[in-house]
Amino acid sequence: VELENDMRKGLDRGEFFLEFQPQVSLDSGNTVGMEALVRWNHPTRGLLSPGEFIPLAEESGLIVPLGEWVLRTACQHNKQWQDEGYEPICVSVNLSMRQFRQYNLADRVDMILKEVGLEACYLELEITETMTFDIDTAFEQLHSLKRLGLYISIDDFGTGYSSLYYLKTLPIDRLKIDRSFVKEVMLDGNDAAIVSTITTMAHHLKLKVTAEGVESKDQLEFLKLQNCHEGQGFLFSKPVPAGVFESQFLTRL
Ligand code: G
Ligand code: G
Ligand code: MN
Ligand code: NA
Repeated sequence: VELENDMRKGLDRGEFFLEFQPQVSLDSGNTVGMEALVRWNHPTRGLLSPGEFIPLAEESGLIVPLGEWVLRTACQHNKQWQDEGYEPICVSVNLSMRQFRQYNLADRVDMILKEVGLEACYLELEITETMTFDIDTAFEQLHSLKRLGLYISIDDFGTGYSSLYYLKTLPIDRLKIDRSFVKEVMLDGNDAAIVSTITTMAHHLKLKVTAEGVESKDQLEFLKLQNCHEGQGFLFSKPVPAGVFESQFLTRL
């Protein structure tokens, strides 16, 4: 409850900020996207990672205003970089279950895009398999979002309990292979088989595929052989503050 009150105040006081992690094309090695990840600079507890406050924000409902702050701020950074003359790339923002269940989510997202002046094609929203459980609701919600012109990815793919039925039913653009499968892909034949199969399936379904948690050159080479489109992970960079992202990963037009 204390942390919950702190969170409310922290939002007003500007204690939250975003870091960005590059998403790299495995063909060209270019940064073609970035994932926005929230951090909290707590006045007494210091720097908190999302694992330490997102679950609480979910429980209390504060995730809705916090999530909107993340979305708006991520879009603002992206728009500002475009205005400064950098080559446009897409920003990915994580949605939580509560946000995904908001009946007016698509309207809220549309409002934020217009307010910020960012074209929808430069925004990707990440959901998890768990959120597709009620497939009819997910269908409606995702179609409303897709009508805006943005992209949808499935985060942590392979770790949720869900059927493949949603992959053929829902308007999804990308699978992000969970980093638990990538971690030992050079050591564990089962992991290699899973990564290879997900990638092949994504190609057949005409979905983009991103490998998460890429940490080594060997993993990168394996993923390239599988024709995986993009990678994200410490091999390329850990998540970094906006200023660092700008100077290290954006390129002038
Ligand atoms: O940044 P880090 O790697 O510690 O992120 C840990 C987890 O927190 C990840 O699973 C990520 O999806 C989640 N996360 C990070 N930022 C956000 C956010 O803005 N909203 C939601 N819902 N989850 C986030
Ligand atoms: O769940 P989600 O994928 O949205 O969150 C990304 C999380 O993964 C962040 O907490 C980020 O710090 C972490 N992460 C990103 N790249 C790597 C990596 O290469 N290895 C590990 N172990 N974690 C990573
Ligand atoms: Mn994510
Ligand atoms: Na993930």
